[in-house]
Amino acid sequence: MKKKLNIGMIGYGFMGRTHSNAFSKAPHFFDLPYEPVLKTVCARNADKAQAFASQWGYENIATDWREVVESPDIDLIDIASPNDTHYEIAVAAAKAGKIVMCEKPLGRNPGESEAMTAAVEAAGVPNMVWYNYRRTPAVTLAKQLIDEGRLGRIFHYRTVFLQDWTISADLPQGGAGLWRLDSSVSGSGVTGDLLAHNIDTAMWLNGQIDEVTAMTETFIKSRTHTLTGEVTPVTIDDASLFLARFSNGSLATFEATRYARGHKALYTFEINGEKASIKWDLHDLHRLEYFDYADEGKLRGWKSIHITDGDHPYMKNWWVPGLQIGYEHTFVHQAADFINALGAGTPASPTFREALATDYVTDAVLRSAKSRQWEQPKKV
Ligand code: SOE
Repeated sequence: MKKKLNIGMIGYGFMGRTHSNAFSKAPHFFDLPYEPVLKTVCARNADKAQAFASQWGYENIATDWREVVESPDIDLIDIASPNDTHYEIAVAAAKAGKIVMCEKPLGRNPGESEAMTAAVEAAGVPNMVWYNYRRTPAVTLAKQLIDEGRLGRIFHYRTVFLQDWTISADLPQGGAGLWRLDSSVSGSGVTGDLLAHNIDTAMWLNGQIDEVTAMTETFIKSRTHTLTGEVTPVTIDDASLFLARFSNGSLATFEATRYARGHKALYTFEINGEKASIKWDLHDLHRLEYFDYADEGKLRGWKSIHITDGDHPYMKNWWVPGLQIGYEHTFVHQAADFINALGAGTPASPTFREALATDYVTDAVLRSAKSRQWEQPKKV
C-alpha cells in the first residue's frame, strides 16, 4: 500500500477541473511513490462545492479555505482559485506546514509573489506553480534538443499567445468567469494571464531575460461590472507586446492579446540557432517543427516530428506510437513529476522562486509600458 497524499483543492472553476483531473489520472499512467487522494474541495458556495465533489470524487467539501489549510487530514493545498486569493492562502498553507501548489501567476504583483516565495521557503515545504505548457511532450523535447546543444548559439526567440474572446464591448467585467478582466482580482490583463506562460517557457528553454521594452493597450475603456451593474473603467491590459534581450545575447519578441480575431489560444514559439531552428504551436501541440542545417544539402528542410513515440518525453506512459495526447495531459505530467519529486525529496520545477522570476519579468513589462523606457526585471 502506498502512502496517501491527501489533497485540499481550493477552487472549482476551469483550473480546479484541470488539476483534479491531473491528480485522478496521474496514478493510472505513472508509477508514483504516493497515492493522491481527492480529499476536500473548497468553494464559497456549498451547493457548488457539493456538485463538484460528486462529479470528481472528492470525499469532503468546505466553504472556508482556512478550515482546509488547518485540517490535519490534508497534506497538500492546491490553489486553483482566482489570482486575488493566491497570496493569503499560500502564506497560510505554508505556515501550517502544508505542501503548496498554486495556479499561475503566483501573485497579483511582485510584493505578493515575494511574500509567497518567502513563506514556502521559510517553512521548508515543497512547492510548485502550474505552468503546464512546459510539460507538453513537444516542448519538453525542445528543451532536450537545446540542452544537447543541437541548436548551437541561439539568436532569436519569437513567441505569441493570441485569443479573441474579449472583443465585444458588451462583455461585462468581473465576477465568476470574467474576473480575468478585473485587475483588482487578476493583477493585470494578458501580461499576467497569457505572457506569463510565454515567459515561463522562454526562460526555461533559453535562460534569463535581462531587459525589456514594452507597449500595452486597453482597447475597450469601460465595461459593466458584473457584481455592481455599474459601468466602470477597464484597468487591465487587453494587448501586451515587448522586445527582450536574454542573458545569452539572443533577441526576442513577445506578443499577447485577446483581440486577435480568429485565434482562440494560438500559443507559438520559434527559436533560431546557429545550427538548427525549432517551432511549436499549441493548436498542433503534438508536433515539433525542426530544421537542422547539418542535414545533407539536397534533403535539407523543415521536419514535422510527430511526438508520439516511446522515446519522446512522457509518451511511453500513454498509448502506442502514433496515437497523440493533448492539453489535459500537460497537467497530468506536472502532477506526476511533482509527486515523483516529493518521493525523491527534490524540488520540482517551476518552484515558487522560479515563478517569482517570471513575475519580475511581467512587472518589468508593465513598468516599461508606462515609462516608455527599457526596464530590467528584478533578479531572484
Ligand atoms: C485565459 O483564457 C486562459 O484560460 C489562461 O488563464 C490560461 O492560463 C491559458 O492556458 C489559456 O487561457
